[in-house]
Parts: sequence; C-alpha cells; structure tokens
Amino acid sequence: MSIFISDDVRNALANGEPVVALETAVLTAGLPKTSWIEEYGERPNIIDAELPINIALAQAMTHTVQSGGATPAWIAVVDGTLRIGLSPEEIVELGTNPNAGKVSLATFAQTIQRTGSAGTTVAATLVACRLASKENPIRVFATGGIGGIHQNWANRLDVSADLTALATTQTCVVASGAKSILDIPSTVEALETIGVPVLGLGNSLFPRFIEKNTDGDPYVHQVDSPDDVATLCKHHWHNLHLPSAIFATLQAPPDVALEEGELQEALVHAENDWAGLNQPSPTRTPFLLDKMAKITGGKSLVANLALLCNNAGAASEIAIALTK
Ligand code: PSU
Ligand code: MN
Repeated sequence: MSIFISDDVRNALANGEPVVALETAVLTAGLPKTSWIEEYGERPNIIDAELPINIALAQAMTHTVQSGGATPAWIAVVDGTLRIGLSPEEIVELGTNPNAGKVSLATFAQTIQRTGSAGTTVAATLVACRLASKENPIRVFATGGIGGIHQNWANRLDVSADLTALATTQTCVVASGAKSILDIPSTVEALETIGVPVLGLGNSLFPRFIEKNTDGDPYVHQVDSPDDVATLCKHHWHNLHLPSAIFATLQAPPDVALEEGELQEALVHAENDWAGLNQPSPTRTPFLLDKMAKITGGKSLVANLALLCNNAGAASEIAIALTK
C-alpha cells in the first residue's frame, strides 16, 4: 500500500512544528456539493457563496489553520493511496468526485484494494495521524462532530468506529461534541469507558453540536485555554502513557447556534422521511443533514460551517501550545 505525505506536512512534523489534521468525510458525505447561492439565497459571510459548499468550507478551514500559524493536513484516500496533506486542487477533485463516499476502519483496506477514493471519517483520519510519522505523529485534529452511539442502540447496535480509534490514538480531537443525530448521553458514557478525557474549552457541558446547551446535558471537565489542553495531553500521553485520545470540545459560536428544540422538530421530520425510503444506513447521515438544512432554511448549515471553522482555529492554537 502506498502512503503519500505532502512535503509541507512531512517537513512540519520533522521540525516539530504545529500540524492540524482535517477529515474529508465531511467534504464527501457531510456537506452539500451545490453552492450556497443555488440552495439558500442569502449569503453567509463565513464561506465563498459561489463555490460548492463543501469546497468553500475546505478553503475557509485551510485559511483558518494557516492564519493561526499551523500547517493543515487534509487526509483522504485518493485512487487507493492514503494521502496526508491534500493540495487545494486535490481537495476540489475529491470534493466533486461523485463516487467518493466515506471510509472508516472496516472499509479502509477494501477502499485501497479497489483503488477507490473516499473521504476519511474521524476514525480513518486518526489512523492517518498515527501513520504520518512514527516519532512525531499528528497530535491535533479538528472536525465538527465525532461519531458515537446511535439512538435506539438497545434495539439494534450501531456504534461508530470513531470510538474505537479514539481509544487507541494519542491525538487531541477538537470538535463540538458528536453528530446531533446520536444518543449523546450514551456517547459521553462510552467515551468514559474507553478512557478518553472529555474537556470543555470554555464550556462545562458537552456541546450539542449546532445547538445551544440545555439543562441536563452531561458535564465535561472545563479548561480555559489551549495551554491547559496541551498540559493535559502531556500528562495523559507522556507521563501516564495512556493510549487514548483527548477530546477537546467547543460550543458552536453563540451567534449562529440553534435554540433548544429548534432542531428536534426538523430531525423528527427528517427521520420520518428517511424511514420511508428504505435506504442503506451509510446514506442516513447525509440525508438527515440535508433535510435539516432545508427545513431550517440553511440555519443548521450556517451553524455547522461556523463551528467547523471555529474548531479549526482552536485546534491550531492547541497545536501551537503542544509544541512549546
Ligand atoms: N458529523 C456530522 N456529519 C458527518 C460526520 C460527523 O455532523 O458526516 C462524519 C464524521 O466523519 C464521522 C463519521 O467520523 O461521520 C462517523 O460515521 P459512522 O457513524 O459511520 O462511523
Ligand atoms: Mn454505524
């Protein structure tokens, strides 16, 4: 199997400079591939409204990481090669490839064998963080929300391999909690079981992805600065030699986060529509996200894009703090 690491990423890691890994399942399966103008009219100021939304988001996150002082490492499987550090052109190619779905731990080898292309989930991206360098793996990774324990798990078990990878990778994952369609309290319990410290950077409650927190949400360990996150990472990995990730959570920016319950109704509609379609389970997340965006007039999508950029900014600060 071939792994390709871009010169930028390779040099930054070799020199002990800050690097932030970025997943591409959000580009291939999580966000619309149409432009904002085509879909929603009024423009958000976070992204370029003329480009496909997924590509525009990638550009915005790249810019955020770079202007924060870190090197972005977009990760994907392209034509059967695991690529660590995609160029802007490669991101456009992947993000517009209609055959590129998402790849996780169980589908990694088969995607390589059939020389396929796919966006990497949190789990697959964490594998790449480890493979990037034996001595200096990528220590920080930004995304929107992790996978976890699905609702209704007691009837039919559905647990994301993201948890498996979080249990076994010494990387700090920066995200706004877990996908909104999950069983959040169960996901938080599972993170405890697998030994992943859950921190809140400025928040004491586990974020609800694009929604504001509500009473009764699970508590997290609040920290107040990227330096605090870095110190905790060093204790966890270098002093205690624990094998697991650190999960640094951030709330969605308050000016765009949805109010309590705003999403719930949209989600119920979307779930009903999906149930009637009888589609295979990998299509569920993209379908629900798209429906929710339509039902909320683009509001859920604005919040999603804003938190992704916000998390990328925090991740570069944490990456810098870790190099001190
Ligand atoms: N959060 C979202 N949308 C997504 C994902 C997360 O709001 O599309 C992606 C991430 O890449 C995450 C993956 O790692 O879904 C988890 O998928 P699964 O449950 O199939 O493991
Ligand atoms: Mn699943």
